[in-house]
Amino acid sequence: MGNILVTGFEPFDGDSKNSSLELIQKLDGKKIVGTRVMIKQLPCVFGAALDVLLKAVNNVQPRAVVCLGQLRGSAVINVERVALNLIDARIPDNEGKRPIDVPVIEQGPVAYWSTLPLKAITKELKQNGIPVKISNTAGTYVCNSVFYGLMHSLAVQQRVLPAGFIHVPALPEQVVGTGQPSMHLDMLVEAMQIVLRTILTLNNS
Ligand code: PCA
Repeated sequence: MGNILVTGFEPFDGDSKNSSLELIQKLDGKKIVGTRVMIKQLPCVFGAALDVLLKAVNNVQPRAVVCLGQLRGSAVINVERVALNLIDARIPDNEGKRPIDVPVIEQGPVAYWSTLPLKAITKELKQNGIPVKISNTAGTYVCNSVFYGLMHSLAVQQRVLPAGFIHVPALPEQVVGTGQPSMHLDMLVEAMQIVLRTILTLNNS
């Protein structure tokens, strides 16, 4: 049985939870289209996050890689289209580092496209009543740096597999009293099962 690697981030910016981490814990070990979901928690630390991810890709030898992160303030699932070779941290990471205006990879290309089937994913989610959009920036913080580093690593190894990044809203309990939007964990789990099924079904044919 093949594997699909799904990652989420530890809490950051003083939060006690990260919706992406809560979400992957619900997906761990599930079988989708004859493929086992393997999960990995990433530290919210520049450099270390990418190291942990690339080691996991090496160990798991997945058919596809989907990295998840939390996007506070968003009401919808954001399927990221593009990874930029830029770090411009708005806040320090979990080790207190705050790089400004530096590349993720020196001499790397400006950007990489996601190789996930973006349009098929958004269509399937919409058909199931789940709010979603394609996002044209994954930001300039740790999530984008991991996304860029993953795509760069696959490109230089000439490994062709579906890989990309999806930002998910915060959970209702994280936004109490803030007026910010959120999405229930049940809906996030349903959404990700649809996303993974879509990726694996297209990848099978
Ligand atoms: N979101 C942050 C980093 C970790 C996470 O879950 C981001 O969007 O960069």
